[in-house]
Amino acid sequence: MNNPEQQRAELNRLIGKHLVYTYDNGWQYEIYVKSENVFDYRIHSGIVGGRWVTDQEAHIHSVGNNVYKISWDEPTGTTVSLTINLDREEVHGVIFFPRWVFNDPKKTVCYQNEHLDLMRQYRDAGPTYPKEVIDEFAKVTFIEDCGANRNDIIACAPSELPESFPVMA
Ligand code: FER
Repeated sequence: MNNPEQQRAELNRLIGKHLVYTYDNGWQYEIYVKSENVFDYRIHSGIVGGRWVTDQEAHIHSVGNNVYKISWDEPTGTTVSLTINLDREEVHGVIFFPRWVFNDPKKTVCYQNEHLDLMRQYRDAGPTYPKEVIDEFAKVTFIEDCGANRNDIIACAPSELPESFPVMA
C-alpha cells in the first residue's frame, strides 16, 4: 500500500475501535485504538492477566480489506504483532516473550505506565533467550466504536471493572 491517502482512509475505520477478544488458548485481551500510532490495552486472563497499558506506541497499518496490523515493542522486551480482521471478527497474535517474562510473568502484571523504569531494568537484566513464541488466533467477543483519543475507555485495572463489563466470551 503506497498510496498514503488510501492508507489513511482505511486506517480511519480502525481508529476509535474498542475490542475484546479471546485467544484459542483461553487468554482474554482488550484493546482500544486511540490514533494512527497509539493504543491502550488490558489483559483479563492468561499468564500476564491483570497487566494494563495506556498510550503504547505502535506501528499500525491497513493490510487488506478491513484487515489491520498492529506491531510494537514493550519496555519489558516482549514484542507483539497482531492481525485484526474485522470482517471475520478475528485476531491473530504473535507474542515473542523474553525468557524472563515467561519464567516469571507476574513481574509484568501492573499498570505499566507507572513502572516503566522497572520494566526496562528487568528487560536489561534478562535472561532474554530462548524466547517463547505464542502464535494464536482469537475470536472477537465485543466490539464498539468509541471515536479517537479517549482516555476513559481503558482507565482502570481489569480487577476494578464493574460486573457488567462486556468481557464474557
Ligand atoms: C495481545 C497479546 C499480547 C495484546 C497484548 C499483548 C493488546 C501484550 C503482552 C505483554 O506485554 O505481555 O493481543 O493485545
